[in-house]
Amino acid sequence: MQDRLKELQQEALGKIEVANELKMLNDIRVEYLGKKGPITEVLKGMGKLSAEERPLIGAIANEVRGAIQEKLETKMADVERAAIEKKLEAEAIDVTLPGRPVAVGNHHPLTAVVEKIEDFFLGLGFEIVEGPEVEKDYYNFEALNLPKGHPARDMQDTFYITEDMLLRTHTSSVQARTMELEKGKPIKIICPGKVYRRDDDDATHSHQFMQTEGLVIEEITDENIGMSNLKGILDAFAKEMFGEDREIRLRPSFFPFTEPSVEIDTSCMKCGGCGCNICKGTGWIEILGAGMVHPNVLEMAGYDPKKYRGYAFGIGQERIAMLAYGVDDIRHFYTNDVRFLQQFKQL
Ligand code: 2U9
Repeated sequence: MQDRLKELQQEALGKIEVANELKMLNDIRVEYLGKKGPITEVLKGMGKLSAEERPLIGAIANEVRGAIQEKLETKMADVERAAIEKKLEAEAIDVTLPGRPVAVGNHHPLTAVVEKIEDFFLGLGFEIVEGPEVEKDYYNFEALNLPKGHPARDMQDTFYITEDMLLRTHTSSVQARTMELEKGKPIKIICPGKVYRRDDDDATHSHQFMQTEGLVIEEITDENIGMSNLKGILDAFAKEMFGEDREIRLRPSFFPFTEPSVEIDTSCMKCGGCGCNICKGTGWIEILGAGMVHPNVLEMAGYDPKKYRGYAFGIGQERIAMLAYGVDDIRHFYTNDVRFLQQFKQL
């Protein structure tokens, strides 16, 4: 019986040794230690043993059972650990691999330009004022020396909503409103915003575009000298937007709301003034319009033109952006092709 027990132990330990799955180990446990297993069988026959033999065989049977049990447990733990290690290896993360890039957006070029324009004028003490895009005919035209039937209204074909309401054709309407509000007080503002004109869209025209207009109104004194102040500001503006080497020149022009009126050119940012395809060989590029506020405009808003003087300017943001970044079609700003937009990441 003793030999049989030792034999069973050898057999079981051998099977445990080669088993490599939990199920196999469990089957071995049932086979050897279960109720119907050979060890139990042996123990059942103990009744036939003598009183001296019984405790001896009992002790050996327990020893055998314990050895099998212990070996099973160690092997089970080994198998489990191996399974976990295998799983971890399969799921291993290489922390040294470079991460997947996260798509980061960037400012729209027109936003970058408006922010640059705003920063420049804020630095000179201007305030930013905004106003409605759906505007009264009065503020868009009448208050700006463009009475009904004035031929200059044809210059800006307008989206009318009713006879008296329209989509503003320029942000000058915001300046007209500000003058009415401030009546008699000095003003130093810029008005950025969207404007609308009934143009057919092409490479240089858009029915909706963006402007930043500026207006300064001050009491006439011996010190302030009007047009030269305007010239100084716009000279600094051209240098800020297009580089320190830029110069400006003023050409006489006409706007109903300013007198005298000028158009301002900057020396070509591509060729520096020698003449190229961008400046069409002239060395100069038009960047904005400006002038001294027309006395009629001052009067209509309640300013005495003998005591107050004003100068104003109008900047087309798309035009500035096109020149600054070499964009050849205004429609690129609105079609939102990411291949176009992503080129402005550095702004
Ligand atoms: C008030 C008085 C005067 C605003 C001005 C311009 C000249 C001008 C254009 C630039 C390109 C419009 O976007 S554009 O097509 N603007 O040339 N604008 S003076 O003058 C004002 C405005 C308000 C009360």
